[in-house]
Amino acid sequence: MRFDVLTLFPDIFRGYLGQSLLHKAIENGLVETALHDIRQWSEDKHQRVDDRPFGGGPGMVMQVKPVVDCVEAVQAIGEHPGNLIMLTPTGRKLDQQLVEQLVETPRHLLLCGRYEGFDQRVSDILKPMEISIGDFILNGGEVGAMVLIDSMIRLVPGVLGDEQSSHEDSFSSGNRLLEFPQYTRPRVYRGLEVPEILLSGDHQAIAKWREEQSLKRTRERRSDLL
Ligand code: JCE
Repeated sequence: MRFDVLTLFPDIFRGYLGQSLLHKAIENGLVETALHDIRQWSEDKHQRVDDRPFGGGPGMVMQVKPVVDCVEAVQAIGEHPGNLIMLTPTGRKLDQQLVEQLVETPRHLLLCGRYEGFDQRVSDILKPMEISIGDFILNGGEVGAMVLIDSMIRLVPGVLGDEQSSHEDSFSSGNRLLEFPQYTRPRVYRGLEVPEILLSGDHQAIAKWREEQSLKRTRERRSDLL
């Protein structure tokens, strides 16, 4: 899986991409990433990529030319242009079903904006897939791009230590329930004990208890999922 990230702030990604799980996946050739600084496609002598909105209003808007030039240059790298994704608060809301669909494609270009967003003609010309990570406003697309990368790579075979884990996650296909509570050592902490059944060694009883806990939690916290 390859990600090309187009951003005015490539440095934001460096810490995240160096994180252990992802770093190992990159070293093992399972994931490939490339950062592209949109500002390098500005032809302005001051390297500007934003301008005031026509019609007035607060803030600035990302200009169409440097963004389109940057995307087209990155698409020209490699034989397959890849799936262009634009992070935006007005896009399709991200969920696990969409993540599962996206991992079927081997290359994604993640276009991150800043300011008050993009000139509409960026979308009109490039026809990207527009994705929102939730109903709240971020300061730019970068955090959303990291959310996308993070949710996708855990579905790439070999990236997670344990292949089983991601299939049992809440929201994955065939699981509409929240996760059951987990415990590890010590058996008692501040008087709070680990449920007896988890120490019983009775795997059938444990599976049944976990199923019940998942249902109870989902009913109490996320009845919309039932
Ligand atoms: C972004 C901004 C529009 C005012 C580029 C916000 C995605 N789920 C999401 N929430 N926020 C975003 C997002 C993505 C890209 C950009 N802004 C800020 N956008 C109106 C401010 C700029």
